This record gives sequence, C-alpha cells and structure tokens, in this order.
Amino acid sequence: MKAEHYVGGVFRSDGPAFPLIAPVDGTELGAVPEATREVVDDAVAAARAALKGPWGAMAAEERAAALRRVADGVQARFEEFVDAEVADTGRPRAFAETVDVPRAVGNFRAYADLLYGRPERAYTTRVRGWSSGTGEALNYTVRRPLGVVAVVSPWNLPLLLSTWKIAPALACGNAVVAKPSEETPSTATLLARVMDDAGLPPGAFNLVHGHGPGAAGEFLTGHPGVDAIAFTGESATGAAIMRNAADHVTPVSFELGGKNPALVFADADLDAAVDGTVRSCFTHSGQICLCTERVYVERPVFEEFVARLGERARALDGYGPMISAGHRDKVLSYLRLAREEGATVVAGGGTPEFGDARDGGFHVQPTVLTGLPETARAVREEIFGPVCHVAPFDTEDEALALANDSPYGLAATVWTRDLSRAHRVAPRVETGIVWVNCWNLRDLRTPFGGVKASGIGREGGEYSLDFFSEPVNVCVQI
Ligand code: NAD
Ligand code: 6OD
Repeated sequence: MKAEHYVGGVFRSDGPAFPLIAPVDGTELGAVPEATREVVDDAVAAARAALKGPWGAMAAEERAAALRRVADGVQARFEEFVDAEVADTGRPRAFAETVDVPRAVGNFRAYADLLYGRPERAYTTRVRGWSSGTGEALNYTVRRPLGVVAVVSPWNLPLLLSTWKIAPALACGNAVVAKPSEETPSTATLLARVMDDAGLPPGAFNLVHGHGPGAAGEFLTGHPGVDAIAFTGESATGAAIMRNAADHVTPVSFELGGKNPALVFADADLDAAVDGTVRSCFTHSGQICLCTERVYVERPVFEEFVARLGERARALDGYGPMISAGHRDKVLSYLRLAREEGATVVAGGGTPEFGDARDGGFHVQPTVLTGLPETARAVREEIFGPVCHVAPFDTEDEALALANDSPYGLAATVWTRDLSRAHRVAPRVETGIVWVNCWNLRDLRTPFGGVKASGIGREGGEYSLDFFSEPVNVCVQI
C-alpha cells in the first residue's frame, strides 16, 4: 500500500519520505511522504474552496447519501482495509475484521442516519412576550458547519478513530483535513481512494501524512485557516495542540490518555470478571485507550482473582505487538521501574521469544503486577501496553477513592452482582464512561469522552453534531 496525500481531489506524494516499519517483525513496509508546510497550506486552501463550492452548497440529505456511498465503498474494499490495518499495526486479523473495518463502515452509516429526515437540524421554539413590551416572537435555531476541520488521529485504532471524527464532521457540512499517525498511514490513504470514488467534491476531504511536533501535525493544528480541531492521542500532545491552537482561539475536541480502573467486588460473577478483565487489560496488547491498567479487587476474592488473572495472562497468545520499537522500549521501561518500585510480577514482565520472524518485532508479554504503592509511577502513569497492576480494597468508599485518585478520567469497569451497588458506584467514578459487568460495549449514539486529563468534550451521536456545528438563533418579531 503506497501512502499518498490527497489534496483538492488530487493524489500526490511530495515531501521527503520516511520508512513505514511493520511492528510484527520489524521489516520495512514502504515509504510515507512527509507533508511540508506547503502541502498542509494547499490542503487547508482546498478545504476552504470546497466550502465555497458544490460541497458547501450540498443539502444535508445529499451529504447523507455521500456518506452512505463512502460506507459502501469501504465495505466493498473490506479485505484491502483489513490487510492494510493488519500490516501497519500488527494486530490480529480477526480484530481488524470484526472491529476496525466494520466500525468504520458503521461510523459513516450512523451519521448518515442521524442526518436523515431533518435536513438542517432546525429546532423551532415559539416564544411569547419574551421581553416586556416586545410582544410575540418566533425563535428558531439553525446549525451551521464550523468550516475547515482538522482531524488528527493516533495509531492504535487508525481507521476506527479517524472515521469516528471524519464522518460527523462531513455530516455537518464541514470540509476536513485529516492527518493520521505517521505509524499507520495506510487505511487513511485507502479511505481517500474511497472518498474519491464516492464522488465527494474535491476538497471536501483532504489527507496529509507526516509527523506531529515541528511537522505536519503542528502545521495543521496551528494553521490560521483551520476552524476546529478534533484530536485523539496523548494528553501531553493535547496540551501542545491547545497551546498551538490558542493563537487563533480554535475550538478543540480532545480524546486523550487514561489510566483506567476496574473495580471487582466480592459479590461479582468471578468467571465473568476474570474474562472481562483479561479482555479489558490485554485486547490489542493494552493499546486501546479504554484498556484497564489498574484493577482493584475486594479483599475476600483478591488472592483467587490474581491467581486466575495471572494464569490467563500466561496462556495468552497472539494479541499483537507494540506499535514500534520506541513504544516497546517505553513499556519495558515501566516494567523495570515497577520492579525497582517493589512490584511482584505475577505473569509476564518481559519480551516473548517465538523462535520465528516475530522475534524481529516489538512484542511484550501480557503482564500482571501486584504489590506496588499507589504512588508508584507504574500505577499513576499511562503505560499503554499489556500491563496491569492489581491491588486489594476493603470497602466501597475505599474502592472509589482509589479509582478516583488519578489525573486521568476516561473509562472504568465495575464488576458486581448487586444492582444497588452498581447504580450507587457508577455515577461516583470520575470517568466519562463507566461499564457495569462488561467492557467496551459501544452504542455509537452515546456520549464518548473523558474527564480531567482524559479529554475535552464528548463525541458520539448528537454529541458529535454539537461539536461539529454551530447553533445560530434567528429571532423574528411577529
Ligand atoms: P500521540 O499524541 O503521540 O499522537 C497522536 C497524533 O498526534 C498523531 O497523528 C501525531 O502525529 C500527532 N501529533 C503528535 N504531536 C503533535 C503536535 N505537537 N502537534 C500536532 N499533532 C501532533 O498519540 P499516539 O501515541 O498516536 O496514541 C496513543 C495515545 O492516544 C495514548 O495516550 C492513548 O491513551 C491516546 N488515545 C486516546 C483515545 C481516547 O479516545 N481518549 C483513543 C485512542 C488513543
Ligand atoms: O469506540 C469508539 O468510538 C472509540 N472512540 C474508541 C476509542 C478507543 C481508544 O483507543
């Protein structure tokens, strides 16, 4: 798969190239063009021109039809998308087949559905005598696109997370300039092909490749021609983008890092809690922002839970590599640190040996730690790998205090069979998402996002439309 920029309806690969490395075995997959400031300028200008042309004039129902053609186009090239995502990320093929690509199709369909039947999302409010002496007035609200939207996305769920923003941004009538992660450019390039085939007017969707700091990501998010930024990635990157965006007071929607807790109460269905925690800690080798890294278990079942989780972690195979050598080294550095800080390694703790080509890749063993104080860096900082720390608690209040003692607040999981406890505990966990007796069960209409250092704003269903459009009130005196 050859990565290319897509600017104003034209594919191009200008700019210096950098190598794309396969995380599964360290081999070179190809070269990626690094967008210069000029390429980014062209993309923003093309997006602006699209807003003034046929794309800007398109009715909402025509946009919905275009999104459906994009969904159909991704579906038609399903296997190519799966191949590209598997090559770039090293993830298991089944994951790309059941999550990444179907969800991308689902993202375009969900926002096409949301537009259908209410072309301009006009809510009409009739107000009588709303200001003394002025009499009766009719107020109604129309939704206007924000303009040029920059979508900057990470490597962990490349297609899913970029389309999660691109679809609603286009649905609302914005023009998009997307910059995928430098580690995972391939499905974005395929998506540009699909947009082209679907007949989106030139400039409605643009794609630039490249790195973040001092490069394409920074050029784009600091660009005076960008009207809004939708970003998913690390909290520190969010802070850098916010500083860059501040000069132009550009609005941001941020989905950032986490250090997600799971609370396992002694009354939980322990089989389900162990199964769920294996999934929540180790899916995609912990490289999903919603993955659990801190597990708190009520003391009567602590020993049994740790033993069972450790056994399951040791038996895991094929959850995929870390995205890069650099990220593998970062995860391993946390394992070293955890040992120095006094951790007991219940399972994993290093790199696996396969005896085949995968030994050239960036793998880390699924790892279960215990015995660290809550102040340990491995307990406080996001590792973003297949590593969890398990600690005991004695009371519900203590469990909540432990869960909430974090700079992050993205997602939590509560395992209990006590219905009252579930409803009592869930709203008190300081995260944007709380799952009860499940993990990562997603309905695309629900609000998605984090509190504290885990993000700003919510996406999903109407919440995305609220970010990607501007309500304008019209008041007519009768
Ligand atoms: P990252 O922040 O390093 O990079 C994300 C994107 O930002 C990439 O496209 C990168 O090129 C770009 N970027 C980097 N520095 C930039 C800068 N200064 N200006 C503009 N763009 C810049 O994140 P990552 O390593 O790709 O992804 C992993 C992180 O993302 C983890 O922290 C994870 O928790 C987080 N994440 C959060 C969510 C969520 O929904 N909250 C989802 C997925 C990932
Ligand atoms: O499922 C989603 O919509 C979503 N935004 C998932 C994010 C996962 C983070 O890695």
